[in-house]
Amino acid sequence: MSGGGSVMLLLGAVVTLLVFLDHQVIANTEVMTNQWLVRLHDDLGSDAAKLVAKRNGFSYVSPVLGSHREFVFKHKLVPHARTRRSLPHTRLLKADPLVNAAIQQPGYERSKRGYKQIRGFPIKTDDTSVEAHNNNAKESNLPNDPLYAKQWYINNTGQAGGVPKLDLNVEAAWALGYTGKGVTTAIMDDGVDYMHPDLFNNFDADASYDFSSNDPFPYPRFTDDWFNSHGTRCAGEIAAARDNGICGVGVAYGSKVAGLRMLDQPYMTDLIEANSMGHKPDRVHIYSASWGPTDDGKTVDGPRNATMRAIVKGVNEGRGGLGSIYVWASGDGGPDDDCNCDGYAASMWTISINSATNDGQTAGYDESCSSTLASTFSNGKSGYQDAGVATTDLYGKCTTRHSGTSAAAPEAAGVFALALEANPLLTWRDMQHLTVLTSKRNHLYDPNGEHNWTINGAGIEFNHLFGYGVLDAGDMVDLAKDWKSVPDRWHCTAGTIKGKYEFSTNQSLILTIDTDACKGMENQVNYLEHVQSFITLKSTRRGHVTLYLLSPMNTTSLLLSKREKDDDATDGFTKWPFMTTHAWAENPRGVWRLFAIFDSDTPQDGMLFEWTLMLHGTQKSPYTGQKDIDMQRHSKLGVVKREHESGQNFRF
Ligand SMILES: *[C@@H]1O[C@H](CO)[C@@H](O)[C@H](O)[C@H]1NC(C)=O
Ligand SMILES: *[C@@H]1O[C@H](CO)[C@@H](O)[C@H](O)[C@H]1NC(C)=O
Ligand SMILES: *[C@@H]1O[C@H](CO)[C@@H](O)[C@H](O)[C@H]1NC(C)=O
Ligand SMILES: *[C@@H]1O[C@H](CO)[C@@H](O)[C@H](O)[C@H]1NC(C)=O
Ligand SMILES: *[C@@H]1O[C@H](CO)[C@@H](O)[C@H](O)[C@H]1NC(C)=O
Ligand SMILES: [Ca+2]
Ligand SMILES: [Ca+2]
Repeated sequence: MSGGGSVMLLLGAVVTLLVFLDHQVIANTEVMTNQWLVRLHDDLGSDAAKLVAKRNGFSYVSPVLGSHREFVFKHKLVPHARTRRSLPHTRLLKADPLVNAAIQQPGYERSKRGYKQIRGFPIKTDDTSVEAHNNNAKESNLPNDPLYAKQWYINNTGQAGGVPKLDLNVEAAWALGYTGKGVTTAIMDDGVDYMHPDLFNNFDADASYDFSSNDPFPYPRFTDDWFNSHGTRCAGEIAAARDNGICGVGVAYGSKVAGLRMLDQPYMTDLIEANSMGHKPDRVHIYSASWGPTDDGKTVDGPRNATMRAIVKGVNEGRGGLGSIYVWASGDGGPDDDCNCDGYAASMWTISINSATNDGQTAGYDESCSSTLASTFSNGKSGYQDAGVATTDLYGKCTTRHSGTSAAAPEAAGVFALALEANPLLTWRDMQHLTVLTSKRNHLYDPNGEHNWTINGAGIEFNHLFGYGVLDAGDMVDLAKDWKSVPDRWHCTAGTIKGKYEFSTNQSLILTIDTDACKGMENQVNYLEHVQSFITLKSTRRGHVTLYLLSPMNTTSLLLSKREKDDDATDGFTKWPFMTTHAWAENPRGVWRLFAIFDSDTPQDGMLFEWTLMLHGTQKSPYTGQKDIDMQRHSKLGVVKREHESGQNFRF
């Protein structure tokens, strides 16, 4: 999709990030697993790898990302998690003449978003509102599924104190005939109950795998508290069957879901994550993830080496080169966390989704950041017990209480499945452009008045909490149908500032980079997509540092908000890629300003060592030549154009 030069630069950016992450791994490692990454001297293939495993007493697990050189080995006699490396085992492998490198894999925490210990209930329910709905369904064309009336995120009629019409506008897409046919979404989670009668027919067994126990059957492991219900609940939101009288209806009920069981083990490893995110990239279209680094408000962590390679490979080569779609839950750390400190959610290659309640606010657990692209729904208003997300639950049951940004990401995956049916040739970037253009403000707002809706320099309305707004499936499929793939993507390093720049509670820091956005060069950028600020800093209290980025067109992105619990005084940030989507489609030429400001009641000081500004986007306008009528009708650009005739809005 991009020219040779741009790919080089893209990889360049990744390498910068990896240097940092590997450093972090060593700094934070407390646990070693029984898994090894084994690299052979050459592309010797899996037979050679199996031989090496056997003669050294290891068991062969799989290649890494389909490689003929890198493999995953396990050692049965090494416990799954111990505090020290098993040097003798590593030495043994390294001494093998076919082996170039052997690296024991550290284990780390990855947690599910929005997990609550509430069991599902049987399919039959005597709820009167459900009965009323069922009678109604017979006369209309509405689904007859018992929980459909409770799926306010699909059709919000004011259930559970919600605001009517604040929903995903899914029925408009269904009315056009789109139900997600031919599209598979992989749920990277704790397994999927594929025997569930509401999922059985929409389960894609061939695209599924169990990375926690290395077999093809990603069935959830039983525990008394139903801890492993997360993946099954997410699956139902996307592909629960319609008109079968069971539970509710998936957003893309004609699509398929695959299960990639990978969350259910004591510790995550880079290799399990990588192989999950790179699983059958020509078979899986969308990967949905509702997990990430611990949401404790003080973790700064992201994809490691192999996982980062898996994501880059996915967007460049997945779906026959159109790019895998990675959908990510923005996180459940609440206002005390910032999802720009979560390297998965903040990645340019994932579409990060926040959640809104049925009356248009963020939920208490939502965390926000400038890399969030859009929102879907999680809970009802607080106080309404039954206002969660209705979906399938373990062992053939249903639930109305799925919640968290966990619940939000799969809804987005469902909407993207509808868009992919409408136009299977959409690239991973087309999907982001369509999201930006058709997501809506609707009734979303910040009751605290802190994060108001703002129109960026290209005339597109965004909000720090909700990204570009709530997904609108009807408008999205309509615009997707005749969408022409956006022009090639280029990567321009706008500038790097290195030195020792002090700031304190008494004295904030402002740095500026004046850029021509690589004008006259092959990688010139005229229309922005993502903007990254790679920042290295240390401070007496990392959680009290806030960072703002002001674009040449005067759009402010809050790159880092206050994280009260983050008391780090030693690590700081090292080349951490803070990302913003808020300058989307703006012209990047001019002066960019970075503000480092302490938000603290106690005296703090800090030192900023580096700021590298990376611009990503196109040379040609991404929206010229799209069907003008569709653009006016279905995207926000048309609306904004009318409302701000004289302004700085986007020109076709
Ligand atoms: C990441 O892995 C690749 C392939 O194994 C290796 O060449 C590279 O050096 C690694 N990068 C880092 C920063 O360790
Ligand atoms: C949504 O629900 C209302 C009330 O039950 C119903 O009249 C309507 O047909 C449903 N569908 C749409 C597209 O609004
Ligand atoms: C947001 O808008 C409200 C209402 O207009 C206003 O009171 C508030 O000061 C605004 N907040 C900011 C941060 O500008
Ligand atoms: C940005 O704001 C400054 C100060 O208010 C103003 O001088 C400048 O013209 C604005 N730039 C744009 C592109 O609107
Ligand atoms: C801030 O200024 C006050 C008063 O001048 C001074 O006592 C304090 O040390 C300063 N704090 C820092 C972190 O520089
Ligand atoms: Ca159903
Ligand atoms: Ca988080």
